[in-house]
Amino acid sequence: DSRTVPASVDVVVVGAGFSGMYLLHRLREMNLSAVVFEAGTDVGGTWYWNRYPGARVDVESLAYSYSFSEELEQEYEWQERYPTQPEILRYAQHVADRFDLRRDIFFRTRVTAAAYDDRDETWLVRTDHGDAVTARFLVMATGCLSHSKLPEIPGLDRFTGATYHTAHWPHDDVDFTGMRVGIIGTGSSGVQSIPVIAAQAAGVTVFQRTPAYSLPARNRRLRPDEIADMKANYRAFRKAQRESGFGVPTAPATKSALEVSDEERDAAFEVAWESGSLVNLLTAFTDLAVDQEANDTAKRFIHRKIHQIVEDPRTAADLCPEYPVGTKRPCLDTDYYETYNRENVHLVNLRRTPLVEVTEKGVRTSDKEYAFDAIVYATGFDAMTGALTNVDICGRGGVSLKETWRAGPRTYLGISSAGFPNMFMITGPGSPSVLSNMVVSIEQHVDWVADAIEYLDRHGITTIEPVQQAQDAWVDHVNLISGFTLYPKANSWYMGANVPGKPQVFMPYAGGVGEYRKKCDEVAAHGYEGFSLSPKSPASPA
Ligand code: NA7
Repeated sequence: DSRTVPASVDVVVVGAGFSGMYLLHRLREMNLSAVVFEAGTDVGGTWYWNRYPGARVDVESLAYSYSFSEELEQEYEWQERYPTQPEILRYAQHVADRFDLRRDIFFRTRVTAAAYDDRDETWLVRTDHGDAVTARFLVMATGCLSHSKLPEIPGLDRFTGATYHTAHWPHDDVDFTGMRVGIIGTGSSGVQSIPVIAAQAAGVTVFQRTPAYSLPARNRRLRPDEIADMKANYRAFRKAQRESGFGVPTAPATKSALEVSDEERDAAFEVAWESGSLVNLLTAFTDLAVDQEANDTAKRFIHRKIHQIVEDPRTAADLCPEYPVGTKRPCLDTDYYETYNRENVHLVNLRRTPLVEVTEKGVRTSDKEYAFDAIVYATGFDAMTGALTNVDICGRGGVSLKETWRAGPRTYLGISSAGFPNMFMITGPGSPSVLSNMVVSIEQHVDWVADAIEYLDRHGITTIEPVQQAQDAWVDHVNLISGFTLYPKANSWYMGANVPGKPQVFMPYAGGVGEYRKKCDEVAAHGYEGFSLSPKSPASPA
């Protein structure tokens, strides 16, 4: 790369996933100078890194796509209902080409530190290549599930076979033919990759700490007529997405799961199960997310399905989760439960026999050692905060973000945090983000941030920062809403429960993307209510 990083820009954007790409486009349209730093060698973020076999999105392609360009919507041809990682990455690359984005993106470059200068009211951003860029605004477009984690057991580097993490999969195909493979973790990445790896490998042993609720995806190629329909109706569809709960339009439920007969309830769950849509399951009744007894009916339905599919009763029982449906991220799969009927697949329930260590040969649990040729870690992420707190971010007065968030993240609207002027987060903690169709949430945040910057420039304002009371009220509001739901009943990464020592607070806003958007729009319409806006300080140079 022969380009030099500019010394000073209006905006530094960290990350060239769906957020950073669209933000760069918006900033250019506003004639602002911007530079994007990206650790990977190309655009795509999540879809650049997570190349494991079977990786797919679980929101339908026609909905999991940008809405900002009607030309893009019309010209792009999605192939599958739930596209594979390569197909989504191709889409991201197409967008980068079409809007000439790579020109302002520095790849293979990781932002290591960002410090706010109180006097100059600018950010100084540093990279692992020794670059130092000054910017008026810093936007962390770093993703919610991007800082991966490994199991916290000894011996990880003792193993002499091949090791993989689903979120750092090699770019070349991995061939498991003839191999004995151990797979640790049964979240979405495990659930998607296990059937594909099992079809290739000589043997697969799955180490499960917590089972997932998974629905068959019923994936298929899209029909030309449904693509044409969507293309003809995109504007109305986008509007419905933005006003919905999960960023996916659905007919609202009208009945409690407890007011209908067993037959009617099972019929409704059956429709959701057959539909291959998680949102259809979660919204089949009005009270699944808030009432334990109602949720238990969904749980029993899925347990029954698992027992019908999985032949060995003990394996089936081990695959049945106990926490309420939807309180950990549910999964969409292709042949997940069926895979446990294969002779070459074996499930180890870590609740009975916990992981002890990784050895030279493989994995040791409390009762025995398993020998493998390869180990796959599908062990997830330090979600929502990991990518933010692992950059050395220092705000006003040199105060560190990591320290400030020691007892859990505190934001106003999930977009910014008191003490960190002119720093924005795309889909940060306190926003719906991971509880929604990500692309919908990303576009909303990017638009809000770009509009805010435009407003500040138009009004001669140099700094924007949440007022402490407004932030406290937002944090209370986010907690209040999750308190009405069953979400806090599960040990999920929504709660920080998967990372030892991480504070246990429910991080996303659970009130739905439609309600959330209304609140963000109101804040902007009222002159950025809850933010303190300051004109250029007399101390700063002209
Ligand atoms: P997830 O959903 O966080 O899944 C990680 C899995 O790994 C999960 O089953 C964990 O069990 C398990 N895990 C994590 N640490 C350990 C240790 N130390 N020992 C044993 N098992 C462990 O990550 P994914 O990559 O699958 O999916 C992330 C998101 O991507 C997904 O939700 C969708 O939004 C798309 P646990 O449940 O913590 O007991």
